Amino acid sequence: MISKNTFLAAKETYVNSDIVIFGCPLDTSTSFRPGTRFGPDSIRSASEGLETYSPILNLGLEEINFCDIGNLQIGQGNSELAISEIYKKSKQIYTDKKIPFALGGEHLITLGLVNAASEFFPDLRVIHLDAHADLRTSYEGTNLSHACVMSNVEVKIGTKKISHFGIRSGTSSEWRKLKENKNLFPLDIKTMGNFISELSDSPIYLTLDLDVLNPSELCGTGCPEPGGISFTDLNQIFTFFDRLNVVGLDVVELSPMLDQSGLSSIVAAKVVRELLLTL
Ligand SMILES: [Mn+2]
Repeated sequence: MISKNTFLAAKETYVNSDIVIFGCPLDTSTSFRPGTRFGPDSIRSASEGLETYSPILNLGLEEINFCDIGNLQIGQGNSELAISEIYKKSKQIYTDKKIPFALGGEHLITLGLVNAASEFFPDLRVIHLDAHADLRTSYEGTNLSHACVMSNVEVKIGTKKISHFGIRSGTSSEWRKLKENKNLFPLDIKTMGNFISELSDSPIYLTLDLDVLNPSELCGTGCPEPGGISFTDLNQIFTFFDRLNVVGLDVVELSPMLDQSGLSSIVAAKVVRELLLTL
């Protein structure tokens, strides 16, 4: 049998799918330890070791219609071009009335997806799970950096539409900004439960940087940050997500070669499985 590297149990036809997985192997502005370009394929390979059924969500991947269309052909030399390609693909998926689910790649990919989502959903709100604020306005001479992605999203949809969870690292000016805007929340079950019940039917874009997890459970990422939530607690938080109207999402910053055990890719694949089941 010929094995095709797609996410576990992905259906093959785009036309019949409600959700479209695609890889965005961008690794251009990665500032500390590179390797996120290998993230999407590593998540797919690791997913083969998982069951399709989630006991926590009491649902299996066979029950949802999703496909995996592979990776976008993204070069590493031009972030602007890469974001534009991601935007075009996301726009096509929205035109076809489907939900884009991007696998990173570095966090900058979120910008291309949010640019498209905000055109189709003017009321779009963004939920940001991350160890880092990513609110710098410039980093290493450019604003097209993974360290600036959320400040770019702010420019696009407005600060008040973004809610940050789990952040435990940033510059003093990033922290000042978070305090002034009062849009940083602890990543725990109670806070998330309350937050979600206030959102009603708002269209949500969810961006999950895997470094939000404790590095003892996921060390395969470019800028691991001590502290952070356990996978078990994150999985409990996911049980609220089926109440959200998620219209697009991404899971970013896996850098598989930094974890020789391969465990980080398995954790990332399980995060993707659980999120798929909440859509
Ligand atoms: Mn991060």
